[in-house]
Amino acid sequence: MSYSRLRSNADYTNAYAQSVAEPEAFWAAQAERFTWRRKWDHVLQWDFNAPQVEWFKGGRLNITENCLDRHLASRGDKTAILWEPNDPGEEAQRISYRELHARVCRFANVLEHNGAKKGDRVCIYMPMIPDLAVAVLACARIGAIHSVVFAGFSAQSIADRIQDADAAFVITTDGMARGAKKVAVKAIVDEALRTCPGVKRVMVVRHTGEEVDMQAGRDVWLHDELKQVDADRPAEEMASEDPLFILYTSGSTGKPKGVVHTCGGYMVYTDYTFRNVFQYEEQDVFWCTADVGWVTGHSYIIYGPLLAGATSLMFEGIPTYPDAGRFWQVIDKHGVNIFYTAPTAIRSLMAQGLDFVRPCSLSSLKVIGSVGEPINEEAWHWYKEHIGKDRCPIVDTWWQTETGGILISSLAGITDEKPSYAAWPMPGVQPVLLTPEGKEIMENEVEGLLAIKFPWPSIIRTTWGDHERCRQTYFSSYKGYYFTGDGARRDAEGRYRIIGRVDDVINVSGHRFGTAEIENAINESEWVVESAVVGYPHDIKGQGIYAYVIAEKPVTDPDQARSEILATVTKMIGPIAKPDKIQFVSGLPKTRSGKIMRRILRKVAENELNSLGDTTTLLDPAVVDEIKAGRV
Ligand code: 7RM
Repeated sequence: MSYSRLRSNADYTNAYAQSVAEPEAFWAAQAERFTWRRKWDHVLQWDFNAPQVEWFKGGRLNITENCLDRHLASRGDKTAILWEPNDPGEEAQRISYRELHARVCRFANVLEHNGAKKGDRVCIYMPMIPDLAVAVLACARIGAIHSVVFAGFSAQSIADRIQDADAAFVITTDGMARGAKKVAVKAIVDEALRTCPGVKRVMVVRHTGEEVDMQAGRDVWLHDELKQVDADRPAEEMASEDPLFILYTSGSTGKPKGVVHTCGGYMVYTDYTFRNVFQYEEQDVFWCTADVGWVTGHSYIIYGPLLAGATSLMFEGIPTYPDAGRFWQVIDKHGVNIFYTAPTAIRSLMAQGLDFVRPCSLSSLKVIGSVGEPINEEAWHWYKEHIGKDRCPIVDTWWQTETGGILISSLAGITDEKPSYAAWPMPGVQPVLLTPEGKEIMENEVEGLLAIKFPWPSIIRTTWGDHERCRQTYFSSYKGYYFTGDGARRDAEGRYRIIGRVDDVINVSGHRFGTAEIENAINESEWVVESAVVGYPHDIKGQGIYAYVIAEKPVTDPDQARSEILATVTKMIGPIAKPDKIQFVSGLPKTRSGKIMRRILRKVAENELNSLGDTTTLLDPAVVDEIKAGRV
């Protein structure tokens, strides 16, 4: 049974049943849609204990051939990327499939001309401009492994990621514009590269036109390089399980992990979920507001939409520039049909009032979506009524960097929706709820730890350079399952509601940070003895960051001390990881074995001072009273 799109609830039910009964037949049928240089020998081989998961083994392909070349005959003149600049006065750009193909080929030749080849890692640090998509696809074209680093991350974060992946190539721009702010992107890269002697070549895209330092022998301008190369570059033939990209993501330990996705399975799954979740139709304009620096941008700005032959809108700016109506203005301007954004954006625009929404018609919208964190009911209803005008289905899509694509979501207008529920597993996805002891909970109307018991095509394959870490993090807590780190509830009919992380990960505006990662940054200040970071509910961001800090000496100027900490976190990670609240304390609540009792710190941050639980086992129970009294 091969659907181009599931069109009814019965289609979904049938597809789901088949995907569980005969997963290999199910995914093989989906994979038939693509151009393969060679068909696979095995659809799936797997062992979650290793872990080892291989999809379409023996198959040979190139994902860009499927994103670009495959569409040229029928969609050559269709707009592939519709770019909306930061400045609304500047003209939008429409890049056709034919033109995108040509630009990717040329860029691929530049990469090769500069020594990059299959398997090499290329770090991409760029604003949301078409060249970013071109750079990503150019890497995939030659089989180089891209590692996109979000352009809001600090020089230190870039350096960490370049070193971890041992990337010898960097692609960046001179500068970038975000709202009214200008950022000297190349200067940040230069700073990062002071500790990255392994970088042989930096390719710089001229974007803002500002002055930059070019290091002779290392840095080249893309526009100069482009003059020296051919317009064609056949796609490199890749094995299904060759790595396609690395994307760093935070976990409960201090150091972000390089999540690795591979070519074949990722291709099949991002295309399948894009078409079905959003109920994409040929003429639709699709807009995902994420940054390509996050997995959402990889899968639903670049790969998913282009694989489906869609028009993908890419926006350089921010939701509040020049005013808080920008999203709605852009929807009207380009006739956006499918709009996919994050709860934090919805909540912050909701807080601006309806004056920014009213002047816009939003009549082109058919489907609206949400991703990145739980969407609270209030925001869900506001989105439904004021943006979807009560006629657009909402898809609340739950997934992770590690899952590559959407795992739980309703299908727009096809399967039912319920506020604050991501709802239904995608075909091929077998979620379970576990007790803390690892027992599967079979009933409905229950809560548990969310795990997945069977592989789907875009599951994480490894963490770069450290397979054991991948095993430890995702496959060792509960034998035989992929563990998500999220808690969830299943309702009476079987819909899933994601409650949030059960590990030491904080989700700030849909961005993941490990508490340990932020603590490490705070501890960089030499006068900081120790710190403990927890999340707390935040009206706009979903979760805010609350830091408890022990200083060497009593803090005489807390404002000065706080700004020093904020500066350090900005330097080590980036401004998005700055704590919202900092409390100076003389000690932390620790057990006799020295373990910080985060539960107590969380309760204080949440202002739940009367439900701290048992504190008698603490090394020094008195410290709790001090912490309660000093709450900020
Ligand atoms: C796509 C993405 C993953 C974490 C995940 C959850 C949370 C994401 C939803 C959600 C509730 C959702 N990748 N999360 N989507 N929680 N409802 N629809 O965000 O790797 O950056 O984050 O985000 O906790 O584990 S991510």
